Amino acid sequence: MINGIITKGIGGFYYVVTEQGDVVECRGRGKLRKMKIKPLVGDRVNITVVGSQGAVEEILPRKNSLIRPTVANIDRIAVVIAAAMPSPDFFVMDKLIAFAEHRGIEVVVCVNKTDLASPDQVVNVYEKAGYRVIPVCAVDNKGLEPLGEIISHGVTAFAGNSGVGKSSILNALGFSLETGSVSKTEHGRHTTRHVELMPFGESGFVIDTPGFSLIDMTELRASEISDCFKEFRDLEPCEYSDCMHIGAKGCNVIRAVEEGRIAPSRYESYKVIYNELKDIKEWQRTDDITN
Ligand SMILES: Nc1nc2c(ncn2[C@@H]2O[C@H](COP(=O)(O)OP(=O)(O)OP(=O)(O)O)[C@@H](O)[C@H]2O)c(=O)[nH]1
Ligand SMILES: [Mg+2]
Ligand SMILES: [Zn+2]
Repeated sequence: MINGIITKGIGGFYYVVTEQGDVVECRGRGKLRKMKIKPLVGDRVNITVVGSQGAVEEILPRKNSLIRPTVANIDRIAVVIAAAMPSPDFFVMDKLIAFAEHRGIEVVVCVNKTDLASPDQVVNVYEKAGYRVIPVCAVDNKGLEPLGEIISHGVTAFAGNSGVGKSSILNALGFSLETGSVSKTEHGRHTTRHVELMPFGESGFVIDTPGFSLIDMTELRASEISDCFKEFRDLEPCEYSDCMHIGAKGCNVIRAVEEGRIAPSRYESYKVIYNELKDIKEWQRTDDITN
């Protein structure tokens, strides 16, 4: 059997890139359907090949899987924000980052459109939180080298609001993806639609996700969110062990915000997500998909 990775799925066919770098068009075996296992883009698989036609025989255990887009085995999320046009949406950023933290997926922050405004504010907020932040300019091809280095290993999904320039950044790195005008995307039309793993660099793959996706926060419990804020985790425990960091005495998160060690926007996002989730009942929560 040959080991490979599913890079796209169209009309019942799966396109598998093998370890040797060949692309094989595969069908899924009936036994997978019987076991109700649907191969996903990103799946590591074992295939057999007869002539030019392959068959997916086995799906190796998934390290994670996401619903929107439906993709498995993400190593890293490149969270993209624009310095301007659209103006930075810190809440969406923080939601995406919290989601990634919850799934144990590495995060790299990318600030695009540095030709339009200074990236400093965004850089400060996320460096303070402990993330690697890379300012880039897709139109002028600036700052892309460190990003290219990071994504040349593992599977990286690009995520962020529509119009921030995810596809443009990938184009600046050598792809030819469709990009949209901000005015078009403002009406809620996403330029990027299908999911595909695109080979990049030595052993990397990238995924261009459409608009703001990837996340369904209802898989999180309110009590789990503070652990999804990296800089909260590093603080000394609060006075009360069940402190939710929303006004209790002896709260070290609130103290850190007051002392400027945590960015106010990060704390605001935390509170909004907490309030959104605190009333969700167990039965309303979505479960992690496993197939
Ligand atoms: N000024 C400036 N404009 C940019 C830059 N990068 C992208 N744009 C423009 O921003 C618009 C949106 O870019 P896209 O790459 O389509 O954005 P996207 O994030 O892929 O959007 P969706 O696919 O809808 O999620 C396009 O008009 C790009 O030309 C940049 O660095 N500077
Ligand atoms: Mg796009
Ligand atoms: Zn607290």
